[in-house]
Amino acid sequence: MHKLFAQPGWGSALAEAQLAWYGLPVEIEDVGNLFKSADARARLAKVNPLSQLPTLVLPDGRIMTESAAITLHLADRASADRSLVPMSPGGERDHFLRWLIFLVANIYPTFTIGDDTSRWLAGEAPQKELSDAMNAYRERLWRVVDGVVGNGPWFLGVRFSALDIYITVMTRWTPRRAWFEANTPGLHALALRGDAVPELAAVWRRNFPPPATAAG
Ligand SMILES: N[C@@H](CCC(=O)N[C@@H](CS)C(=O)NCC(=O)O)C(=O)O
Repeated sequence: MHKLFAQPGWGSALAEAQLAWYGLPVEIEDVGNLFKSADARARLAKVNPLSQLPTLVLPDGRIMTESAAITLHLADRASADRSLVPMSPGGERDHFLRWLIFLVANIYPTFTIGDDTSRWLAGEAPQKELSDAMNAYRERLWRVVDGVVGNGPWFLGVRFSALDIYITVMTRWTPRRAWFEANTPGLHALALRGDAVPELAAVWRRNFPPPATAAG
């Protein structure tokens, strides 16, 4: 069985959703807030030197980190008709690889740098400046991605892929869905379709529970 180090709503949701899609049983250990809990970081550092999520322990005990590596690893073991990665060499796979790596190499680092700028700079003003710069750059990157999303229903057209899981999860993060709705309608529509995938409903509920409504 796989074991996933996780935290609801964090990058582990990328792996959790793919494991659910493939019907792979998984033990989930929520580690806590890595930016607030030294204990959470220390616990994760034993298996991932960067203390990052997702961190996946494979059934044979080996450790996989890096969400794109996890995505390709799981697809290698999936049946062709269920695969979240186009496996045949050609245009669809090339397009998939380009944008998968774009997401993890360009957009994901804006969170790594911007989530807690006190890791890199002293002083509130420089920290805020860096955070603002990361937010602005991220928005620019998302507009680039929006420019390549067609009419769907999915990133690759008719084929549902791991890119749709990334978009569905990452559009929950800053600048969040209202910004995507106003500025990148293609990505927003895709994310809403991703929210509605029945096989992923339980994962989305666990990671992005609807806000509690006031009683009475
Ligand atoms: N390149 C990594 C990035 C993972 C990442 O930055 N995860 C965030 C959570 S969403 C994290 O663990 N941040 C803690 C940190 O950077 O110290 C991947 O694609 O898996």
